[in-house]
Amino acid sequence: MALQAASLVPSSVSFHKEGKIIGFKETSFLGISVSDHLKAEFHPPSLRIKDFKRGIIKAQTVTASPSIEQATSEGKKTLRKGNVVITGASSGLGLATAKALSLMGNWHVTMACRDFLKAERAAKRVGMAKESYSVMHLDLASLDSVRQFVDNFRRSGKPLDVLVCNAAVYLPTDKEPTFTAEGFELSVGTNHLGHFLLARLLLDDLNQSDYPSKRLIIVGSITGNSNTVAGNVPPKANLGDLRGLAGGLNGVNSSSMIDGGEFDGAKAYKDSKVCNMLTMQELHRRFHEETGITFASLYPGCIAETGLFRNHVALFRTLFPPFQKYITKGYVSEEEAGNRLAQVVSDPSLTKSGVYWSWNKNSKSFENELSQEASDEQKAKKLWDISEKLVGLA
Ligand code: LMG
Ligand code: NDP
Ligand code: PMR
Repeated sequence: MALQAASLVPSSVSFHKEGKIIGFKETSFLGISVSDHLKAEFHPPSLRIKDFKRGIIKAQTVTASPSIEQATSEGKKTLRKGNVVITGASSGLGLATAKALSLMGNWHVTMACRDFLKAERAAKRVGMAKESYSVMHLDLASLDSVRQFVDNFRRSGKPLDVLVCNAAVYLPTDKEPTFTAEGFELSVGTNHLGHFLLARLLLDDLNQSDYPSKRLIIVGSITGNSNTVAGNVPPKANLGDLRGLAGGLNGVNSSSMIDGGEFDGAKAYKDSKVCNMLTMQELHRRFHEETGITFASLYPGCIAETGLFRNHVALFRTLFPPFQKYITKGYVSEEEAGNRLAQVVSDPSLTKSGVYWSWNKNSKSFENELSQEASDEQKAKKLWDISEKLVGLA
């Protein structure tokens, strides 16, 4: 099933709709390994559930969570609404997912957004029922804001059943790095470190939920996976030995890039997606067995018209959607992508943990393979340890 656009790429490469390379003659051209399977076996975690008890992960403010079953007027018991937090729900994939879950009727969506008014207007614009959502302020580019969000969420008294780490920034045209409140390069600081702290703090809350299927989802991407054509478009993701991250990513004492190289906004974004996918797997290895929480990542398809490309050149924004629609055929609408992520949040059949989900041309989900780097256990562990230090957890 070679793609129509096969003529766009060297003749030695063929790929199907998800952009997965299925055959290539000159391995030296792309140097891609397609045989790196996601390793799902359990490995002894170094931070385990006992750490919750030791208080390494902060204790939650005690709130009464509503019983899992609520009596209806007829006396029948029904499952209570699920409570899901979605970061970056003010546009694109996050908003479409919030809308899809809101329409299902059995979810309450907390839209965790940096622009309160924008989120509120967006929810109204897409017709989300008033009682189906709340907006809470969260700026992932500030660790204080992340901690404040966690406090505010706990004060709301809602249990946490599903957390979706979706927000991201992409700064492909910046020539110089910009930084978060704590001085981390903005793309990795927001997309990875902000979410890393949020996920770590809220793990305890997820663990306390009595919901039957608790999930922590981190949105990944094909462009961080070098076992695909899309992941081989330069600049390619590469975390190297993480020396820049270990140095604090501040561009002063250390590089602003994870691998210690020169700043490149497009690469920083792709690196951050690799971090997202490694973090999901490390969470799975450390916490799945003991908490039962499902950890998952996904590539929702190429949603070529979202705000993610707001900083790209105008020519790109014009050409990218038709390129993805007619040539790669990787295009997916915001609505369809929202339905896919909503599936990972709520579908009773998608409870497997440690999985990177993708969808085929019939929009059927399947477990996809991650690139060698995006499934490297040693790197995941190292990333975890350095990230803990940077966000003040170690
Ligand atoms: C760069 O911009 C930034 O400069 C850089 O800083 C960095 O941020 C980088 O990746 C991040 O991006 C690149 C950007 C600007 O490139 C594009 O915009 C490419 C967009 C892809 C659009 C392809 C257009 C193809 C024509 C589409 C026509 C659509 C109509 C379909 C109708 C079909 C009807 C049936 O660059 C530009 O803006 C210049 C744009 C020129 C595009 C030329 C692309 C030719 C494509 C050739 C493919 C080559 C294949 C190589 C494959 C290698 C993969 C291993
Ligand atoms: P959008 O730009 O439409 O959405 C990104 C969201 O993140 C916005 O709501 C934005 O808020 C929010 N955000 C950005 N910075 C912060 C911050 N500091 N604090 C809190 N929220 C923030 O892009 P997409 O919907 O495309 O992206 C959503 C996810 O999908 C990302 O993780 C992206 O990597 C992933 N993805 C996207 C693909 C695509 O083709 N578009 C493909 C694969 C993955 P605001 O509205 O205020 O700007
Ligand atoms: Mg890519 C073959 C399939 C395919 C797919 C599914 C994507 C997805 N892209 C593919 C191929 C190509 N892209 C090819 C052959 C080219 C060269 C013309 C190409 C170019 C390209 C650029 C310049 N693509 C891009 C860019 C971006 O700036 C986007 C990016 O890297 O953002 C980080 C991007 C993307 N292509 C995708 C997807 C999903 C993106 C953006 C979103 C993301 O990864 O989160």
